Amino acid sequence: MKTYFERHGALRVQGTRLVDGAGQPVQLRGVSTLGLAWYPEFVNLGAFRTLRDEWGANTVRLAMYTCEEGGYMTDGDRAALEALIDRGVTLCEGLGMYAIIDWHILSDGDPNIHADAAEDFFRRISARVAGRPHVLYELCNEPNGAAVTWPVVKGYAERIIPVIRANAPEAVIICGTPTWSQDVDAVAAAPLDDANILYALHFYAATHGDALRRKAERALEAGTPVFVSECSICDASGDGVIDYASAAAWRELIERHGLSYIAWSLSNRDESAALIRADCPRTSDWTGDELTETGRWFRDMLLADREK
Ligand code: IDC
Repeated sequence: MKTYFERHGALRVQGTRLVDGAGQPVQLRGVSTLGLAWYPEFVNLGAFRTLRDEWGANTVRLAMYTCEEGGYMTDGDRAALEALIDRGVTLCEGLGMYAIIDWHILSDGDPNIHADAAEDFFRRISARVAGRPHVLYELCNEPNGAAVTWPVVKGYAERIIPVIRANAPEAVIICGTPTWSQDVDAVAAAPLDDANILYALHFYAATHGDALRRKAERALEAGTPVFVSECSICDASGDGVIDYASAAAWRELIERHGLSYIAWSLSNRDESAALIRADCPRTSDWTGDELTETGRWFRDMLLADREK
């Protein structure tokens, strides 16, 4: 059977949708690593193959924190982090999956704080992976803070996009949005001047309900392409109880609009969002029993979407 990448190849944005070269709508579906510095062992062939073959995933997001412990801008080993990204990109390529390179800002709420380093990072990484159309770029995970409005985020994106475009003129880019990538409805008034951009919408179902779903609907109605580049069904701390009713409503919205979605996170950390149970030492070939409730929920969703 052909891989999802073999079937669709290079992607682009058309209207609010991600489409392939023939203009056919595609839906990227997969999982995100937790911080690459924290769980590097999950970036392995068996893990990604299990996600592809047993879960139906077609995409892996490689999350590189900037300012948390072990981050690119703090005490992280930059060469080791970049090597992990290279490895993840190459594994995805071999498996016919898409890869998202995520500059994972979080406590550094304003992406402009480290824009010089981000420029340098994206310049080098896009040069290294140039010509590999399975790679997508995520400019800034979750801008946040009262002063970090859409124009502020947009200013940052306008610095980084040309740097990537110099090496990857056609690549698909995902841009974070204010309020931890929730304010997708702020974009339509002043979108980025680039054809191949989608805007990140992140949700944690036990925290984010109807109000955020309405924001998503408003953004789509206004013509803004939306990509759910991170989500889970617990609360926004990554822990706490799962809200299955809200999760079902999110799933319905995703399917109705054919949105791409990525589940947080590929790890066995002792928290609700982890997809693998904390007492499971395996880094691939997990049985159903070795998955958390969240893991099983996303595997079911991905498997149901697999043949699309
Ligand atoms: C969380 C991790 C947790 C880690 C924390 C660091 O799940 O293990 O200790 O980051 O601050 C996001 C962020 C994502 C968060 C996640 C859950 O993008 O980095 O991961 N979350 O809090 N946005 C909303 C929720």
